[in-house]
Amino acid sequence: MNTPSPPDEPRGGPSGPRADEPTDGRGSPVGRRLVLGMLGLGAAGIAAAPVLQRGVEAVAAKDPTGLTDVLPAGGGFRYYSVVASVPRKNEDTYRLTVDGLVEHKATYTLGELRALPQTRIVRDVQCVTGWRVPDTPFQGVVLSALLDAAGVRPEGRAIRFECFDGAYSESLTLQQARRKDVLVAHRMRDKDLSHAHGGPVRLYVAPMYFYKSAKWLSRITVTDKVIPGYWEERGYDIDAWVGRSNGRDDNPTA
Ligand SMILES: Nc1nc2c(c(=O)[nH]1)N[C@H]1C(S)=C(S)[C@@H](COP(=O)(O)O)O[C@H]1N2
Ligand SMILES: [Mo]
Repeated sequence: MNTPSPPDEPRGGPSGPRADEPTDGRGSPVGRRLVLGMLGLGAAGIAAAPVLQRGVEAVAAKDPTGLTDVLPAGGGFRYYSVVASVPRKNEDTYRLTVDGLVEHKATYTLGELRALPQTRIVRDVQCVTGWRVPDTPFQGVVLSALLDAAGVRPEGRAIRFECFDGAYSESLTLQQARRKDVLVAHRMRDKDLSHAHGGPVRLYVAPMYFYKSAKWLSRITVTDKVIPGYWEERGYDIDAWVGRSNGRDDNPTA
């Protein structure tokens, strides 16, 4: 095994896990100073900080950084969006495109995704900044089933994910994308995925930090190499295994 070294402190992003990380703090307001400390942000980082909101986009609009609204959201989750406002999509308007290096490009409606064989996974959600939500059920279609249906061409090596927020993106290698614990999810905690949590459809990459789980998923493109996603372009690890990336090595083998 390699021994990962901490990435350079990403400017404007939440820092990787650290020993003095606050625990959840669910239910109680988080002060601005604590928030800045939590995120490991210097003053220069504030403007570019991820927009963290309570799920009320109008509130965040008054404070573009969203930092005054970093409060634990329902059940220990925190709302993240890198843009201030995200359009809402429903049963009628939602579409998911699968394209790139495939034999058959495909477009799915929400109804079509619901009609495919379903997988339910119960694991801990783990954000790279330290907060965790234990035993969270996600349900949807295994990504590999959509890839098989499209027919990945031999030159396909990786997947790029795009979102209808118009800004966020993510990536996986083809091998990672074919894991059984990577879902195109439309349910969380046995309810339809809410808009705040990336509904109607988000990616769910169970073994990786939650930033890999792109919300508001709109496009899955097979590519010939990994194209770093939004946070990876800002210093986060592309291979974001929980406990084995972003400066963590919870089970050193050396
Ligand atoms: N489109 C989009 N997806 C995203 C993000 C984002 O800002 N935009 N943030 C990521 C991060 S850092 C986390 S921790 C989770 C937060 O998901 P939640 O808002 O459901 O808690 O979404 C991930 N997916
Ligand atoms: Mo995150």
